[in-house]
Amino acid sequence: MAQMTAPPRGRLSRRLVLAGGLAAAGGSAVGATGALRAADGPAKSVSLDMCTVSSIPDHSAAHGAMMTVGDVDYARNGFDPTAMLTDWETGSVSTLPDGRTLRTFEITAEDKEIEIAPGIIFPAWTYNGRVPGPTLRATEGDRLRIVFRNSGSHPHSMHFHGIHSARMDGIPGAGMVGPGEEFVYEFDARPFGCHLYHCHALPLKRHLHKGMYGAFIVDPDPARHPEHAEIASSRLLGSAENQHWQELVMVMNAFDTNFDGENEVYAANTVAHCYMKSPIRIVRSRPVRIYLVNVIEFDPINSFHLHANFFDYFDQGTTLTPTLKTVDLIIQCQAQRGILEFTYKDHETGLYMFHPHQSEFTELGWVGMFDVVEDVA
Ligand SMILES: [Cu+2]
Repeated sequence: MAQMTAPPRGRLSRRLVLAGGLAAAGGSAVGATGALRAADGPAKSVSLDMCTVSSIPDHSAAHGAMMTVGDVDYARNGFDPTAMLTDWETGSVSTLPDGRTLRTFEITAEDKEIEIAPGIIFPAWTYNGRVPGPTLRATEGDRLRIVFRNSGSHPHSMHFHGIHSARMDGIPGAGMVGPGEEFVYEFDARPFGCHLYHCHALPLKRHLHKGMYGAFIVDPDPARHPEHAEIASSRLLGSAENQHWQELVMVMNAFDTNFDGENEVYAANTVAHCYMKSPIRIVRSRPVRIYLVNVIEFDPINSFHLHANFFDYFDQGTTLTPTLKTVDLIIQCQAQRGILEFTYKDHETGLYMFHPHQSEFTELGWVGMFDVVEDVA
């Protein structure tokens, strides 16, 4: 909170937004929140009331906590970042005449205001009312049918990072869906890996940063990978090998709350500091696998750093052997993603931090804790 000089009128600095969160304790964030709520468009004049953060009595305490004050109303949002970590949408499953599995997903785009930090409301565009959208999960070789309806106010699409025909690409002229319309995307689930989908309407960066993205995970089919069948099985959702793992999905995102082309709030799975306030429980003896996706706009690079430990990394998840071994930090550019694998089995129990090594992102919300616990019966 050292930077409390007034910014140019009409422009809200990123530091001051964090200050707004911290200032909530003093009740001075209300004016700022009101301004942010109305900011769906060109940046408007923003109240400088937040500068009263300097009146927080215990200045050093504010520095030490480095967290938002207050709670986000998850019930009102309709999604909870802790539940999102393991919320796999596997669709409705049926069998095609040729014996293959058909997975059908139903996705609806809708405009929705969401709370991304205590008192900070963002006018999002969503898939199925949540940001990130549902984590779609399939098995290599499945036939996928995605019924996409647009109940939003703007044209949207679903562009999948995967292998498919031009007609199914979700770009203008191929699967772009106007308000009130519907389109069915259909293609095979391949290659296996940790992918993503997002809207590809123009202007692209606006549709992306408004919240139109989600993880798209294709599990390897062990029968197709006899040389690494056991590893492939461990990634096949629901298999005995897979159930030993603790799998989590984290979509690293950020929000430009005043539409100045920069982000003010950063997170994994949308809510600033959510995994600081609710650490992610890890059973010590079980290995951990994170499906990590970076969808931030405006900042070219994001990263993930694990404290007190190292991990193996599978860039884009398309291999069964690591592309990086024994690292404690990886970087991801926009739309890059990958799989992290690690274990705390030889560590003492306790809280272990993770965050990007862009310190500014950490200060503005993207940081969390693993709570490593003894085995539970
Ligand atoms: Cu869109």
